[in-house]
Amino acid sequence: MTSILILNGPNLNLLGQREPAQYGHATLADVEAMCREAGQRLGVAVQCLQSNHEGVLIDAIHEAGRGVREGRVLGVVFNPGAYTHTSVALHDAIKGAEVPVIETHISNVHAREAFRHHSYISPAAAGIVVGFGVDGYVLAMEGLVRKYRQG
Ligand code: CA2
Repeated sequence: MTSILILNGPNLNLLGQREPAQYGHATLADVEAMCREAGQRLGVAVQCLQSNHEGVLIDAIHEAGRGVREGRVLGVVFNPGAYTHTSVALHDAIKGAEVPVIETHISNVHAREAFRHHSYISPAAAGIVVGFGVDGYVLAMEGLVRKYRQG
């Protein structure tokens, strides 16, 4: 069974604890449980990782790229948090690893501050899901399966 990596970046470990108006009440554990449940329905295994460290996220993308080449991994649902707006290194990692990444944001970043309107990740992403709350993670998983699963 191929797997999808649910990758969350900085501060997303705080989900459900603060700023509910922006990000809702679900915790990261709730989101990961929702993704595992969706994985069962979609017939894919689900791996979850959250890190506040750019290098850890880069390593996870490289490892997912190896998984894609070996047929073990379908792709990555990635919420890069604030690194979305700053990280050339994550852009390069996604390009270099040649892994399908669905960039996912809980909030509609385009309806927020101007500094959130630019993404270094989008030009390297296979698709983008924005503004559907935490349901966006499941929508991104469905998108990956529809676009990349063979057979
Ligand atoms: O809307 C999204 O998913 C974001 O990726 C969330 C990032 C933000 O920097 C992006 O512009 C948009 C922030 C993640 C921090 O999440 C928190 C959750 C609860 C309390 C504090 C931060």
